[in-house]
Amino acid sequence: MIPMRELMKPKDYVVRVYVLTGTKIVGKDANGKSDPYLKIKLGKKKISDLSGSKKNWDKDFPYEERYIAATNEPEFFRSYEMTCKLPGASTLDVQCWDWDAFSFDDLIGHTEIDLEDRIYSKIWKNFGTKHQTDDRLALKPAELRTLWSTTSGNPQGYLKMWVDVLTVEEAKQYVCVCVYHSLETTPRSFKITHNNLLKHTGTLVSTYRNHHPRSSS
Ligand SMILES: [Ca+2]
Repeated sequence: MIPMRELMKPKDYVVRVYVLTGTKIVGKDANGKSDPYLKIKLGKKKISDLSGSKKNWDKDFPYEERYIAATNEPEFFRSYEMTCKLPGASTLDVQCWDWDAFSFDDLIGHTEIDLEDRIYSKIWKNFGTKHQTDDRLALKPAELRTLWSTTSGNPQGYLKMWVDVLTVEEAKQYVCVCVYHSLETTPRSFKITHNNLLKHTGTLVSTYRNHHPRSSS
């Protein structure tokens, strides 16, 4: 048995958030659609798809592609990485925003995940361990997370996503994975980003597939 004192001593973790798609995202614009993009918050740390100085942005991932124009079914295929100490500020807040050209962007809705509930849960820890290999950490199940807003009692849409919480040692061993998902049989091109940098382009060909793991930035 691990002594309680040892258990409660804050430890460093690496949190990787993979957002695949959004579905039934409410329309914030007059056309009934939104222009969705994501912001991730954990404690005092924040990552926004639109963050950073425009002139420093990767040329391959221009401003216009950081939000997904006019849709209720955005295909994000984006991943985000943050570090944190647990126990500590453990509420991961994933927000979906509507980009607007001429007014302030609107928060469509958000979902909160308590990371301590995950790492101290035996059930969650054991998920996917059968499929762990030297290249890939145990696969955690993709979740359909409901987006909530303070202005409505109804869901504002859903995000299909999953979260990996790794120790620093695990994060060194297992790099961020590149995932994509085919919603239709016709191959289409896609882009995958990680922490606002374009990491991979390719063609959608099959359902859920782990691509070659890539090093995280
Ligand atoms: Ca808009």
